[in-house]
Amino acid sequence: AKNPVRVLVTGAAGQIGYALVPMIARGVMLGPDQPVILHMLDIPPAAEALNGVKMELVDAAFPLLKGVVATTDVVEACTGVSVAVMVGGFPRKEGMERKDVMTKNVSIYKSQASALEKHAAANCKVLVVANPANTNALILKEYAPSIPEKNITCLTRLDHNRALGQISERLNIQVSDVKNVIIWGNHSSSQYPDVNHATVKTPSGEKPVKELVGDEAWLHGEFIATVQQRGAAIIKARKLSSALSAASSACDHIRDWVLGTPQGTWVSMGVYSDGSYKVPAGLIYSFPVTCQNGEWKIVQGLSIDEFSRKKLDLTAEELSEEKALAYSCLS
Ligand code: NAX
Repeated sequence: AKNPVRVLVTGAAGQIGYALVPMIARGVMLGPDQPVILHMLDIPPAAEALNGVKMELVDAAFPLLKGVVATTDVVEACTGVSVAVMVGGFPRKEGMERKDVMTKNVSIYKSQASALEKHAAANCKVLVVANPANTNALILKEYAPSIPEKNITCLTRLDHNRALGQISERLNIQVSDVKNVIIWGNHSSSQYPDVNHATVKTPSGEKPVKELVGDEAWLHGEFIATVQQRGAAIIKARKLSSALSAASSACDHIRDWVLGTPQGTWVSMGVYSDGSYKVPAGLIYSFPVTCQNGEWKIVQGLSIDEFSRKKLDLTAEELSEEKALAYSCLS
């Protein structure tokens, strides 16, 4: 039998946490034969609720779940973890300035970075979910210099999956027959969902999404806007932000990273830019990646047309501004 893997979920008493921890305990993230020990962190006001989640995990009697640590102590939470899913953060409240939210999150990610650096397992893989996800991940990277930068990522898989979902609805086909959409850039409404290289499995082989949709105006207009604004549409409908889809996508992100992407398929991950596709180096930016042996690699050589170029640059600009704002909040 495999040794259990310790998985940290911060903000575990929140909405996404509540959807995510049972998925992890069922093997959705690391596979059906991989035992896990869950480490759940939240802040003192949520300690009682966190304990309630722990009670439910015990009650669910998950065979793969070998232990649960529920704590408000960041060192205890980070100790020995091989996967860290950072869902906890300070939400933007009505009337708050962007800078004030950034200041709060910068200080959270700074201290959690140090705890991970000192106490997590060597080669711990980190996924930042909490917004602003790309920039929180960048702060975490800055303050955990001994964690390899390739181990620090942010979640854009939800946006990727939303794009797959929209194409499948439009063409009235199975979502599992659509692949290789790309989310470029920031997990924000400036992201660029790109279907120029996406394909659909049909009885007569793989066909380009562009050809099957056959409506460039829709692909350049409504499709992009729907994916960009999907988070807001969920809030409007549910009066709460996306939770089950975010949790499921976080599992997809880690699963593919650890266990690999299928041959011929790529996924979107927010990763530390090396300057590929003329995206400024030093941003956490969402790229198409393939994964093998626990490592991601940016897919190279895709053609970028003029329409796409502008969109890639626009979202990069927003991330550069966020980065500058984050640095101005460091003190
Ligand atoms: P909730 O407010 O339900 O939960 C957040 C939890 O984090 C709370 O229990 C809170 O007490 C805790 N927390 C706050 N500060 C903490 C700290 N310093 N250490 C540990 N825990 C802390 O929010 P939820 O709906 O679960 O969303 C969580 C985050 O995910 C938000 O930042 C949200 O914006 C972000 N999202 C990111 C998505 C993505 O695709 N990257 C999509 C979904 C989601 O909107």
